[in-house]
Amino acid sequence: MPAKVATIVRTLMHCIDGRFVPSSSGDSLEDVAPATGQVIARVPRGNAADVGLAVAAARSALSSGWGSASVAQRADLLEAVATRIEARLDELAALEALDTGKPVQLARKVDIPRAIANFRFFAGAVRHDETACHTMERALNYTLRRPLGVVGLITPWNLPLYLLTWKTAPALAMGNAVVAKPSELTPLTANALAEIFVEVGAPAGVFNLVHGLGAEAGDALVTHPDVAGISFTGGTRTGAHVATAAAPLFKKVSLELGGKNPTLVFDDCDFTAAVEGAVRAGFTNQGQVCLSGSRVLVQRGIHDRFVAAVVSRVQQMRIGDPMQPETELGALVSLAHRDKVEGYLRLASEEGGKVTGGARPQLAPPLDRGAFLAPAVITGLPHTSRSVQEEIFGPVVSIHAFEDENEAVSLANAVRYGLAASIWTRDLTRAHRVSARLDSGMVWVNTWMLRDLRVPFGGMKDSGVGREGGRWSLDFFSEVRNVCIQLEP
Ligand code: NAD
Ligand code: 6OD
Repeated sequence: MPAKVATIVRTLMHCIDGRFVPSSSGDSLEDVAPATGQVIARVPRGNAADVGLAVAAARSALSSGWGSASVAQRADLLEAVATRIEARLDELAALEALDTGKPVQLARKVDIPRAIANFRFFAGAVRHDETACHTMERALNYTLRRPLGVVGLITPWNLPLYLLTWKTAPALAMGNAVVAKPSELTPLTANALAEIFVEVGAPAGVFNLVHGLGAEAGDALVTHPDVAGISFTGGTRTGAHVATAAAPLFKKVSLELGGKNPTLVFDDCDFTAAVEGAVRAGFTNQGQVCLSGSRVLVQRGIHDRFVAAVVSRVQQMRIGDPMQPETELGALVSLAHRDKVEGYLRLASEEGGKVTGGARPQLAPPLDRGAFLAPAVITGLPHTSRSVQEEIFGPVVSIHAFEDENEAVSLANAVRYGLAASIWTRDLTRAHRVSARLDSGMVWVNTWMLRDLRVPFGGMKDSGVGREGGRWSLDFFSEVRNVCIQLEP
């Protein structure tokens, strides 16, 4: 671990108008490392007054130049931020692992490289963006993109820098000014991102950061009259609250919410690849990914062999210190979240399921105070049970047998969520057919979470409203204006 990341207790501040400032109330929250229970930071408890200052700084940045910055100026800023994140990669990966409990190797290979890619990708996207032209017989229409103005970005704890940058980059690319409210559970890399904006000389007020609780700072951001758009990623219940609060103010709102995603395994699959894929989809980041394949549907003929192979693979997973490079499973985000996941394991037993795994591992101090949980595989549950219907967001998968394609599709669609699915089969005709029938914003075939930043990302049903990625992000973070010119009377 880089020396700078060792367990010192940091005092974080908001970043408003390019300056680091304490909360106007003087109140703070404790940030705890989930792997050890140690307090690692004191975080300002932002309130409506802090949000008001941040929004005012963002407005002022827009009117003092950023609102009319050229495409090249915006893209150059994004490139500069990407380069600086790259220079701090090891430190940021260690901060992310410390704050979330995730394996540092995962942060080093996925979270932080993706943050870099988000800035580089949207720098390129805005440079190459095209707008439409519709010609009429004696008139011409063309479209202009204008920034929304001040946008609020609210993000969760599972992929902190990855998701914050996935919103910040397109928002700035389109010429907006940002007020970000990261999860109170994982504020460290958001704080580092604010430092980076200052280090690269971003105009003051273009990127503002307000820490704090969702019901306080988050709600104040959603309901602030000068915030034109809210991009929210988080739980479905919170998303409903955000949508309700924003609706009477006619804000643009993007909602990326929860999932209970099916992994459909047909008996003609590449068995070894499907087992590995199902385990990766189920347990990456301790199962705390909105895209996690938490319901594994397996064709009857290979079901028992598949369950045995998954259980055997899962029992070999190395669980422990997130900072060790060989660790595959780190800690859950908090003790409270582990309690919630354990509650679902008890519920699954009560509902008739057989739970394999899911105990607290015995680890040496200081990890014995961490939120660790061994991965769990549940079989024998009716599909209607709550533990199959509700998002658990932990290292837990349930496995269910199906007879044929129709039953597979009907089980896959039999939840309120509709975010992502993966299909494992060698029959590509079937893969096309099933993909078209799934209630899902995204489908992977013979893979999982393979990402191309140009494609639409998002869910249907209780998994959200709207899409992010490529031109969908550019669309969300801009107002499109049509100009119609009559050429001849
Ligand atoms: P959460 O809904 O509890 O919190 C998300 C963010 O919303 C946090 O910053 C929180 O402080 C804020 N918030 C809470 N109450 C608020 C309010 N009343 N007004 C405004 N903001 C408020 O979610 P979480 O526990 O941090 O994250 C886990 C959830 O996020 C899971 O359900 C997961 O599936 C979902 N998620 C979805 C995606 C996606 O792309 N679809 C990605 C990651 C996580
Ligand atoms: O890959 C992405 O772009 C994305 N938004 C991933 C979200 C994962 C949820 O936990």
